[in-house]
Amino acid sequence: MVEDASPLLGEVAAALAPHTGHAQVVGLTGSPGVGKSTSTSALVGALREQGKRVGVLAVDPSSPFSGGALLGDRVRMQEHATDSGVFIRSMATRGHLGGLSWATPQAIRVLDAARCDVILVETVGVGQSEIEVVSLADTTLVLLAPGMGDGIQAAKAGILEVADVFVVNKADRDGADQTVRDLRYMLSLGRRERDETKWKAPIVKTVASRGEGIGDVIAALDKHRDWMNRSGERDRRRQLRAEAEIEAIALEKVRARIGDLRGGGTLPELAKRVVAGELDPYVAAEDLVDTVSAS
Ligand SMILES: Nc1nc2c(ncn2[C@@H]2O[C@H](COP(=O)(O)OP(=O)(O)OP(=O)(O)O)[C@@H](O)[C@H]2O)c(=O)[nH]1
Ligand SMILES: [Mg+2]
Repeated sequence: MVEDASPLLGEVAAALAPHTGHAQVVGLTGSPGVGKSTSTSALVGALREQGKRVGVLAVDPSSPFSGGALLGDRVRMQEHATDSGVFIRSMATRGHLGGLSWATPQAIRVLDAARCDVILVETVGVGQSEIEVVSLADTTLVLLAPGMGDGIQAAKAGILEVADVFVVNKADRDGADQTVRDLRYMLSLGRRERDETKWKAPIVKTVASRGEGIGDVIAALDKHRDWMNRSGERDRRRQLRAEAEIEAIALEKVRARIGDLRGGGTLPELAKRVVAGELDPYVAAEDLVDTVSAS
C-alpha cells in the first residue's frame, strides 16, 4: 500500500498510529560499495541473537525500479530470508509520488507498528537524498572504507555533522587506520567547544563480511539510544521527523488537488488570464491556493 500510495493508506495509518513509537530507527548511509548491505545483514544477525525483531528498508533514491538494482542486497541478506523475526524490503522511490520523503516514513511506521524493535534503513549514494533519510533516523551510521576518498566526500556532503556513529568498514584492507586518523582529524576541526553534554560520535572499525566489529557497532547503537533518551534528543528528532512527514503528506494532497483543479478548469482559467495580462502569476497562485483551501 505504501509503495502504491494506495488511497486506503490513510485509514490504515490511523489504525497503526497507536502502535508506533517503539522501534529504534537506524539509518545506514555511505558511498556505493562501502559495505552497507553486508553490515546490515551482519547487524540483523546480531540483533536476532538478542531476540529482537528487525525490519530492513533498503532505499534506492536514484532508481525508479524496485528489485533490479537492489538484487545484490537480496543475495547478501539471503540468510535471513526464512526468519519470521526479520522483514526486508527494497524500495525504489524515484518517480514515486512524493518521493523519498513520503514513502520512507510511511514504511517505517508500518514496520514500527509490526513490533520491530530495530528498523535498519539503508540508503545508497552521497547527497541530498541520503541526508533526507538520515533525518528520519533515531541513530545514523555513516560508513566509510579505506582508500575511497570517503572522508573528503563525507565532509563535502555535510554528512559528518549528521553521523551518530562512524563505521570504518573493510578494516581488513590497507589504509583503515589512516581512514580512522583522517576522520578523527576532521572531527577535531569541527569540535572546538568542549561541551560534555553533547554526543561525540564514536568511530568503530569493522570487517562486515566476516562479522568482525559488529558487536562494537551494536554497543555503540545501544549507547546512543540511551543518550538519546536521557538528553531529550530522541523526542526532539521525532518531533522534527513528524513535522517533515506531515508536511510531505500535506504537499502531496495540495498537489493532487491542484491536479483536480486543472481538470476542473480553474488552473487553465487562471492561466488564460495571466496570458492575457489580466492577472500576474503571483495573484493567480494566491487565487489557486485559496481555491484549494476552500475545496
Ligand atoms: N574486504 C572486504 N569486503 C567487504 C567488506 N564488507 C563488504 N565487502 C564487500 O564489498 C562489496 C560491497 O558490499 P555491499 O554490502 O553490497 O555494499 P553497499 O554499501 O551496500 O553497496 P551499495 O548498496 O551498492 O551502495 C561486496 O562485494 C562485499 O562483499 C569488508 O569488511 N571487507
Ligand atoms: Mg547495498
